[in-house]
Amino acid sequence: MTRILTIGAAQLGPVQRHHSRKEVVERLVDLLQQAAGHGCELVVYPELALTTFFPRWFADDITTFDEFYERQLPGPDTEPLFDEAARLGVGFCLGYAELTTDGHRYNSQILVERDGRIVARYRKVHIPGHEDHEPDRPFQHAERYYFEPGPDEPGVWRAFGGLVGMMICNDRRWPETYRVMGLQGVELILCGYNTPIHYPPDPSQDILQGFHNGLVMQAGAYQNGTWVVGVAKAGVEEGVDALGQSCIIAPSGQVVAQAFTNGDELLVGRCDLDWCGHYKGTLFDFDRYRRPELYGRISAQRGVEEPA
Ligand code: CDT
Repeated sequence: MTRILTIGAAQLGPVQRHHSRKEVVERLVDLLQQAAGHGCELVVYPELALTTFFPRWFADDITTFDEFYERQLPGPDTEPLFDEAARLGVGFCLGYAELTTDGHRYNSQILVERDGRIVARYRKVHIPGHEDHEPDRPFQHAERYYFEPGPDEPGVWRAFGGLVGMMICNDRRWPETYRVMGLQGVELILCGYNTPIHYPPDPSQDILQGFHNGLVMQAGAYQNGTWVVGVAKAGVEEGVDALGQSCIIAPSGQVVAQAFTNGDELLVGRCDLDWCGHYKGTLFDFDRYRRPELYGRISAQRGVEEPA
């Protein structure tokens, strides 16, 4: 028996600052219903899906943007999404800004099973951008001001008949993220992202945003024998153009579905989780071929130490 999971990658177009949670949740529910119509059992939404990408603005008082954080999930505005998903028997993965009762702020993602149970919550580990206001930039990327790094390793959970892991946006650029999950046998990695096309520290990378997006996720999928689903919040949001190109990637590293718009768009992939075995059991048989005794630097060392 094969383990085929039909997955919907629910790309979002821009969410402007004046868009209410209610309006955004209506868009999420619309994509969910489309996905159910295509037989999807799992729908993946982007990073910070419920609001505009507010770290593009710097506020001296960090509480200025508290309206963009969720204090509980489901909450009054998000309840319709949870209710409709449970009614349809479709699970989902949702990125959001989390404000805990004891005042911690995380860039988080939850995984909800088909019966409405919250299976897991992941807090973004690699927080990009800057801590302080940088007035020379055309827009800010102050994630390091608004979010603490997640304290836990990228986890893997038994869900949807397989081993499911999560990562968020910048995490996808780091091979360690995939490997930590690969070492837990991950078969499906879910990733939401908001990636501005313009990268002020080095604009030569702007034209390569799409290439790098595919490069890292395809490599991570192949080298760990896992499916990867990457989902964007795309298009021009508050004047900042963000990458689309949401995609579903097979354990071979091949892209099996890709968004062709920068708006709300559903991609559907029939993901055979058993296909992971083709890679995990051969070329990337970790137990047989890895040499962890030689990789100590990877966990012992943070920055570069050049030889004398
Ligand atoms: N959201 C997020 O992590 N975005 C980053 C942008 C580049 S760093 C300023 C990314 O890695 O796509």
